[in-house]
Formats: sequence, structure tokens, C-alpha cells
Amino acid sequence: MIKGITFVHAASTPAVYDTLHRYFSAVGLEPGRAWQTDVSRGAPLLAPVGSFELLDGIAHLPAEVLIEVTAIDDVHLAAKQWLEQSVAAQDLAGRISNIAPTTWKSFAFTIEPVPGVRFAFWQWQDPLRGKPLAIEGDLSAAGMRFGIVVARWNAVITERLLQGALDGILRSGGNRQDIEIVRVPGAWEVASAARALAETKRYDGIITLGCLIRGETAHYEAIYNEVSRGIGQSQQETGVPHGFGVLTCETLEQALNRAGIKAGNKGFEAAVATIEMVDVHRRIDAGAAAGSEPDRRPA
Ligand code: DLZ
Repeated sequence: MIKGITFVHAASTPAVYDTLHRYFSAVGLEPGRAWQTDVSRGAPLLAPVGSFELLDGIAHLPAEVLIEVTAIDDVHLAAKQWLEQSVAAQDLAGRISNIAPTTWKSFAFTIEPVPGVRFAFWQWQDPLRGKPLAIEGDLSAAGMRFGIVVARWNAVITERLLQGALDGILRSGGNRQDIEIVRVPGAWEVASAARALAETKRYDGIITLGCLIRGETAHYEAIYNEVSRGIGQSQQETGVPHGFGVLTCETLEQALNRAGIKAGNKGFEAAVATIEMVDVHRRIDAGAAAGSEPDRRPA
């Protein structure tokens, strides 16, 4: 399964690297996790959506890296101001173009933050073209804090769910120090601990993990109903997203299958759903705070 694509640019000198890094941060690309070895370093810069596109039959491209924007006038102004502050006046000529129509029903301008390294920013002419229709969360857990509640009952299963949840968070860019694990006796106690964690407001999302096996659990229905009701209620009343990773199975074999043996790992799935919901909440909140439509993705 393809997860992503990276367009890399090897800076010609350390100074060029630093300049480009400052430039891209200034125009709003989100810094990813930078890395450094004795001989090299890298600084990922993230955009909400990206693609690598093969082209044929195009006579002229403004640049090899095209960055789609909204409010191109503002971006142009910001880029111009950045250049004026960063480059000596006598070296400014030709470093930024005016906004002009392209061959693909758009407007674009180009900028060379470093001489010879050119980028184009562009925007569709038709403001409704590609209008995003749906709010959708990212699966990046970077900077998110999580509380995980895991039941000890049926530990052979729930420990696997926990490993799956940790795997989901860490592989999505989360940090170990941002994860609090709380162990409780059984599924019955999961909702109460989840609520206690959520009420502290120290966590962006809560992940609940447990395992009820019908054949081995007296009052299975009663326990299950209460667990799911309690977790749902905690989520609704605290406003903190709760991932639901409490298995309800007929047999131990079925539970094992859902804990990573055959049918995926429900702990992983609960963690990933929680990450997505934290981001969905953030996007909705950001839209409400700005008094405008939230950031949306093409449906
Ligand atoms: C008592 C009990 C039973 C019979 N079965 C399960 C189960 O399958 N899964 C689970 O997580 N917990 C079980 N428990 C324990 C209760 O959830 C609870 O921890 C105890 O009743 C103590 O309150």
C-alpha cells in the first residue's frame, strides 16, 4: 500500500539549505521531524495534500515544484516581503515574478528564494474548481497526547491490543512521552478511567481497550452495554475523542484473530481512528474560531 511520496531537493550548500528551510517555514509549510547525522541532515516540510505528477506534452512549466494555494495575492505579498528582508536590494531583480495566467486555467507566480532554485505558487482561476467538500482528519499524531485505558481481564488479548494501539500512534508520528497508559481490572472499569483521564483535559484523545468473551462472561450483555454507554458518554460529555477498542467476541479464538492474528488489530484501528478524530475536532474548532468555513478536503 502506498503511504506517501516525497519530493526531495538536495541543497547545493549548507547556507542554501538553511535559507530554503527558513523560506518554506515562512510561507507556511509545516515542519516535519528533522534529522541529522554526522554528514548529512534533512528537514521534511509538510503540506496537507501532496502529489507527484507525471506530465507529457507540456511545452512550458513555470517550475518543477508547484505549490497550490488559496489567496494567491496574500502568498505573493508574503513571498515578496520575505525576499526583500532576506536578499540584498541589488540581487532582487528577477527573483519573483508577477502573478500571471498559466496554460491550465490558473494564476501563478514563481520565486527563487535562492538563485537558480525556482518554485511556483498557483491557484485555480475558478474559485469553485476543486472546492473542498468534506472536512477530513489527517493521520498524523505528531504533538498529540493520548491516554490509553487497557483492561487486565483477558490480558493475552488486551496486551496485543495495547501493542497495536502503540504501534498505530508511533507509526503515525506520535511520541512515547505523550502517551499515558492506565491499566484497570476489567472492561467494566474502562469507561470510568477513560472519563477520569478525559476530564483532566491533558489528553487530545483517549483509547479504550478491553475484551469481553461471551461464552466466558456472565451478564455479558449487561457489562457490554454499560461499557459502551460509559465510553460514549465520556466522549460526548468531555468533548475529547475516544477510540473504542473493546472487543466483544464469541470465543477466545475470535478475540485472538481480532487482536492481530488474522483480522487486523482492533487496538491499532482504535488508535488510528482516535488520531483522525482529534484532527477532525481541531479542524472544526479552527473553523469555528476563525468564524469561517473549516478547512475541507475534496470529497
Ligand atoms: C467478571 C468479568 C467477567 C466474567 N468477564 C470479563 C471479560 O470477559 N472481560 C473483562 O474485561 N472483564 C470481565 N470481568 C471483569 C469485570 O469487567 C470487572 O472487572 C469485575 O467485575 C470487577 O468490577
